[in-house]
Amino acid sequence: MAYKHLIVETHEKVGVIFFDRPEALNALCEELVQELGQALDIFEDDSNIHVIVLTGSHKAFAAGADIREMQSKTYVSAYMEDFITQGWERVTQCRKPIIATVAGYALGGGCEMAMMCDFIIAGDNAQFGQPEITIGTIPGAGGTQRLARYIGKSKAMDMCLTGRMMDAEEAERCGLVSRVVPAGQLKGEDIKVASKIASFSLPVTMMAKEAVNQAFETTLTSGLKFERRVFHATFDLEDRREGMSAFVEKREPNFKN
Ligand code: DAK
Repeated sequence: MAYKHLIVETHEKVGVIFFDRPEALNALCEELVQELGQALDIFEDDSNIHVIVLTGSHKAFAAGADIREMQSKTYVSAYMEDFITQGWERVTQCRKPIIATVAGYALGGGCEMAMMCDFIIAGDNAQFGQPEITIGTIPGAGGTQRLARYIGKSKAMDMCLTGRMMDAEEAERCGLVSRVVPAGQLKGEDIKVASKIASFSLPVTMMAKEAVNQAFETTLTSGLKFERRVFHATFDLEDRREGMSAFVEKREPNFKN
């Protein structure tokens, strides 16, 4: 499928989606977000794809939602059209693991989009921020909520109230990103990490993702119960039997998904 603002590649079991709107530092216009939804639908429906990588260019993951598109909106128009909500939420509805790999700017909606993914790998030139306050608004796609959960209240307040940027080193230190790699190596490194995850049983990776996400949606007691049920359920999987047998027999497992 051809896209105007995306480049889509596959590397064996890994599907990679690049934002490709260099003239606007990958600002997430409505058309791009719609295309993103289509690309995600295709990868989710493709049983050969186990893991999705969402990425941008060396200069920008995405410098936010498109300010030119938002400039003339009113409260009523944004409310009535439920402004850009649906496409954005598609990322959070992904059942397969989705990794954001960020080089350069991840600002506003770009930072929010990265946080909607399961984890973030950053190039050492990455810059994260929620600068909406500098243009007279506040984060609208989870910045105030997800950032506070990722990095705690004090830093989230600092970011949202000052609009400052956070570099990759600080982002790793405070838990916003899982690892930092030299920006020039980000492309190979992301495929390596995604391929590692893709080598495991797909239903089990999906269950692990669902269980970790419960930690952010429920109480500890309910989350633990959910985890226990899913853990018990894995005992009915052929891949669980294969994994444990392979360990005991000192060989590589051959997961059938
Ligand atoms: N939108 C539109 N165009 C943008 C853009 C953006 N967010 N960011 C950059 N561009 C464009 C610039 O206008 C410029 O275009 P031309 O002038 O060349 O035509 C081109 O990209 C290159 O940018 P600069 O010339 O500014 O490049 P610099 O290297 O000098 O500066 C910068 C890079 C990233 C520091 C700067 O471009 C910048 O400050 N950009 C804006 C960052 C920002 O404020 N981002 C937050 C936007 S508000 C929601 C979902 C999402 C959102 C809200 C609701 N729902 C689901 C309801 C999100 C809101 C936001 O993200």
